Order: sequence, then structure tokens, then C-alpha cells
Amino acid sequence: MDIQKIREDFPILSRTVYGKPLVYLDNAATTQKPRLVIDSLVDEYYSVNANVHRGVHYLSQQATELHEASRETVRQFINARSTNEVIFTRGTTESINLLVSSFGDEFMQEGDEVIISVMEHHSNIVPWQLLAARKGIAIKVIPMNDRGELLLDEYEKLFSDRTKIVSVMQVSNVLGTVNPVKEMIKIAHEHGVPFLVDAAQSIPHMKVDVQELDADFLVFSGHKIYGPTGVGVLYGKEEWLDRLPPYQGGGEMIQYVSFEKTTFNELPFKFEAGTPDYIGTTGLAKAIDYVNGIGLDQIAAYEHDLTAYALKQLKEIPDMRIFGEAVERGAVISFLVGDIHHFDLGTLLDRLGIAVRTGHHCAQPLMQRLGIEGTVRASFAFYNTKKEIDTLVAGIDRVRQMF
Ligand code: C6P
Repeated sequence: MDIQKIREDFPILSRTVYGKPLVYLDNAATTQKPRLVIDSLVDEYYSVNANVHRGVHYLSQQATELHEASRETVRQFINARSTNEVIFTRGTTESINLLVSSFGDEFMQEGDEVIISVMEHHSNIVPWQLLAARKGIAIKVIPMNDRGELLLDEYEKLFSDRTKIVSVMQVSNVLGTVNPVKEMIKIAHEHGVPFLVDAAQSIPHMKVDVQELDADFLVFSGHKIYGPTGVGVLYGKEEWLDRLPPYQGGGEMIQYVSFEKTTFNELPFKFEAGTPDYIGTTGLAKAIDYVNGIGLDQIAAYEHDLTAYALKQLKEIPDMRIFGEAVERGAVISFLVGDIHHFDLGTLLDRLGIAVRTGHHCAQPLMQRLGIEGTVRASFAFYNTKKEIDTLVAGIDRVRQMF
């Protein structure tokens, strides 16, 4: 991989912040966009823009073709069996809300249970809590060890005859832990229970194959995989999606409407009420093409090397505390240094041009488990370099000495 050449594809990476070269290490929050993704958005607005699935006219058909071709790109990328299994949403959060609402309405009654994990993002906790408030379901939580690895023995013990679904992240946005979701899905299936994978933090970094995992549902956001904001995906096995009721009502998701009775459209449109972000889906497909062009195996190997280097360098800083020491880990490192508040450290690093995230990272129950309020988090993409990590380490050292 020629990183310098790759960096040239991302215009924002050459800008400065406070007169310093930008060191962008907040990729778990959102990734930067290659020029071809940005251009695709502008080009489509300039020359194709028309609403999809609605018009007989030329532009509408062209826009529809682009939108549906993007669905096929996503299908191939995650290896779904059919494009009927690829629902476009606004992002991971909306995908989970859709699933919780439709699945909860159809398959969960008072006293039924969902299993999630202690490290989940709020997006995979709060929708279940809202369902709990509506329907009286119970939420069971898989614990972890101090390295940040889920305890599979405890997981198995959580199943009961009231367990209706398991919903767990593949990679933690705080600890970097790569959870063994394939094994966890197998266990769920042995209990006859479907499994939702939150792939928000895995999809940009590793090959995710829904058939290989045997995932029943899988969700991710376009903006975390170099695509535009406002577009995401819910994958679901067709046999499940067929049985779920629609999430929102409106145009596109209907077959026939009268005041007496409405019939719903077929998959995937049943879950896509209203005008979709058809420009965004083109951008997402371009981003996927770009990632495929580099190759996920190369990306994974490079980021693994980069993360190992960063861990080694960071550990040499006195009073460094790293949260998350799982054997299987992704390109995310959360840390605290001495008693420097994470917000102060993040703010001072920002003045040096280094963008990291600080706070609870939308995982407050995990913070409670760790006994802290928040961390500083550096998260990497394939365009980051060892030199940038050296800048981070030097920056932290400088702040540490100030304190
Ligand atoms: N995590 C982070 O900085 P949305 O906002 O819908 O695109 O993604 C939500 C989400 C769901 N699950 C996981 C594992 C996530 O990491 C995220 C987003 C960002 O960690 C923003 S809070």
C-alpha cells in the first residue's frame, strides 16, 4: 500500500489546524472521504438528480438505476443472498431502531428477553430500553473481563426460554475488542434465537460476510466506511424480513392505499418509507468500490501493524492507562494519562492539530463498568501513518509535562 498516494485521495488530510498539519485520529467517529466519493455526490446533483422509483422520465430512471446498482454493490460487499436483504437507512442508529421496533412489535411480549453486552453503544441499548418501557421486555447483559473480552460462559447462562434475540457489536468503539460474533451467533442459534450484529466499527476494517457469520441481522453506517453521512444499511435474512411489519409508513413502502386498507410493498421497499437518500447511496457504493480497490485484507494488515505500533509507543509514556487489552483488537485505543482529565488532554492535543475523541463515547454503561467517566480515544484508518502516531505520542508527552 502506497500510503502517501492514498492520502492524496483525501483532500481534507492536507489541511492545517491552528497552523499545524492535521493529524486525524477520530476515525471511529467518522472517516474522511476520498475525492471520488465527494465528486460522485456533486456530479449526481449536477447531472442526474431526480426522485427514484417514481418517474417514467429519463432522469428518474437513471437515478433509480444508480440507486439500485448501489444496493447490489452493498449486497456483494457483505455477501447477502439477495438485494431484498439490503435495506437502506440513515445509519446504524436508525437500522437498530427499525429492527427493535419491528421485531419487538411482532415477536416480543411482556417478560420476553433480549441479550446485549456491557460494551454496547447507546444505539444498541436505548432502543431496547424504549421497547422495555412500551412492552415490558427485559434486558440481559453479557459481562466482560478486565481485558475487555466478553465472557462467553456467562453469555450462555443468560439464555432462557424467554430469550427472543441477541444484539451485540462486532468491534467495540471504546476498547477496540473484536468480539467472536461468529461463535456467539452459533450459540444463539443452538437456542433457536436470532442475532443482530452491530458492524458499525468492524465494516471499515475487516471482511464482513453475513453468510459466513450466519448473522440474522447486521447494521452499519456509510459515514464510517468513507461514504457520506445520512446513509446506512440494515441487512436481514429474507425469511426474517418477510415476517416483520413495516417500521414507518409513507410513500414507497406501499403497494396499494385506500382509506379502508393498505397493502405493503415487497422487500426491500417495505422498510423504506419516503424518498431515500439516493445521492448518498451512490456515494456509499463509490466508497465501497474504493475500499475494495485497496483490499480489505491489506487494510486489516496495515491497520493491525499501525495499532500495534501505537500501543507500543503509548505504553512507554509514564502513567499511561490503556482501556482494552483484548487479544483480538481493532484500530481503536482508549487511554488516560495520570490524573489529567480526558477533556483537557483532548483539548490540548487539538491545539497541536491532533484530532482525538474524548468523553464516554456513547458507552456510559461501559464507563461505569470501567469505573471512569471517560477516556481519550485515538482511532485509526488506512490513511494514518506511524509518523502521525509519533506526533500523537510527542503531543501527549508535552501535555503531560505541562501538567
Ligand atoms: N460511534 C463513535 O465515535 P451512527 O451514529 O448511527 O452512525 O452510529 C452509531 C454507532 C453504533 N454502534 C457503534 C459500535 C458505534 O461506534 C456507533 C457510532 C461513534 O464511537 C459516534 S458516537
